[in-house]
Amino acid sequence: MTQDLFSAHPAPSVLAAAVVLDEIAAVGVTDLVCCPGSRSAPLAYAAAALEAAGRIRLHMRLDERGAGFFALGLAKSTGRAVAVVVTSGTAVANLAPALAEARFAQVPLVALTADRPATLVGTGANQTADQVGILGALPLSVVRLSAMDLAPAAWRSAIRRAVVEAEGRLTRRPGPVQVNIELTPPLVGEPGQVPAGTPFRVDPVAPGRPIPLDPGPKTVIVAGDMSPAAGRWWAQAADRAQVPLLAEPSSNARRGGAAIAGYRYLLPSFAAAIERVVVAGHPTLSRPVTALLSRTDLEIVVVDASGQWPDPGWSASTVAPAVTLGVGDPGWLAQWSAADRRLRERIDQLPAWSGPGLAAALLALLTDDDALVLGASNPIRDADLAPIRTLTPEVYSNRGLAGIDGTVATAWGIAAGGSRPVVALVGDLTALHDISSLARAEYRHKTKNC
Ligand SMILES: Cc1ncc(C[n+]2csc(CCOP(=O)(O)OP(=O)(O)O)c2C)c(N)n1
Repeated sequence: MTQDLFSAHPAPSVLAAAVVLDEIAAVGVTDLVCCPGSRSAPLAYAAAALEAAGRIRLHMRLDERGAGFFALGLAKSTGRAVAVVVTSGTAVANLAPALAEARFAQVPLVALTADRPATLVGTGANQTADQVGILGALPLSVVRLSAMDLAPAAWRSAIRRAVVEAEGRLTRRPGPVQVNIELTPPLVGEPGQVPAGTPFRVDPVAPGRPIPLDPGPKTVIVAGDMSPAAGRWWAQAADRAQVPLLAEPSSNARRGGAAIAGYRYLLPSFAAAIERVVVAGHPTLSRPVTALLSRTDLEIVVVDASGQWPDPGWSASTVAPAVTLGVGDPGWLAQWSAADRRLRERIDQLPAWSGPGLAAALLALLTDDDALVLGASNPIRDADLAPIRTLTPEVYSNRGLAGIDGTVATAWGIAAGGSRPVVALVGDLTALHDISSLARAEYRHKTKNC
């Protein structure tokens, strides 16, 4: 859909700027400081339109260094994030002093830095530097977006993250954030119809006060990679609330009465009935879950307190540091459980020496007293089909970036840090990649003798 929007659009950068500033106002920014420039022209025009509509106060300043400090003062007096628009090149670097002050005084600033397309960096093109990193360690984070991505939802998502992080709405640590926007000519024109954003809120809770979720909507919990303690909490919460729990193995929530073993094969047939998804941890394993988390016709509640909440489909509608779940319709869980039992009969027909067969056999041998390290490629997906068991080991997998490197050493480290026996289930390439880590004990012995 976005593709059609853009292939027909005469000035994607003008539209991107209009969407970005529409979202800036939508998330509650009231003041925008703008410095003149040509690459930033789409943002300047969009800011002028927003001011004309009475949605922001626009402050024009010539010198970016002063503009940064002016924005700092505004943010200090209003207590809200203030946006500063600058053009590409040295203009960005001129924000450094104000961002330094904002970082250490914890003042919310959003630096909207206009940039040239990444393909021009390093070619000697005019006014083109690598702007990601140019402000060093000063911003809390650098959010990157590109007009050429043709994705209004991505642009809105970037602004939401930037403002939430700058204001410390989840972390309670405000500060400066840089949003670097790659823009390509034409830089002036008509934005036309600006596609509307989806609803979005961040619950401003007091620390330790979870948001109660209305038990009404047909809800599923998606649990991705997280610690054993957090996973156990989610399994119990889902069980109490009778909410189907779609839990990846390294969520450590794949246990209890609400866990649905074959969820990734059942999701397509339940997709139309689902009304709300609660996301915990960092889910990455399967395409049906990614598709679910990309839907905009659902309420998607992401439970995360870090400011870096997972939202690869740009569709989170609520972000909250903690939630409580009311008891839902037990019939809803019963439907999932019945479908899961029927699916089990088919999964169990897979050969014992298949990946899922081996993973299930291994899990059947392990108890709460064991720890299991799963290779980040097929082994974790195989374990994701295993039956739900009462006794389950602590499960670990390097799913942060899903590398197959260092898995043997990771397992060693888990064994060294805990008291449980550790079993690792990895593929042959994963084992070979890190086979030298098996020499660890030998190496220590040798250095002792040196
Ligand atoms: C460091 C790193 N290099 C390359 C990859 C790409 N990659 C993903 S899966 C895979 C093959 C893994 O094979 P194996 O360990 O035998 O496991 P399985 O085939 O059972 O998934 C590779 C090379 C990766 N994820 N991480």
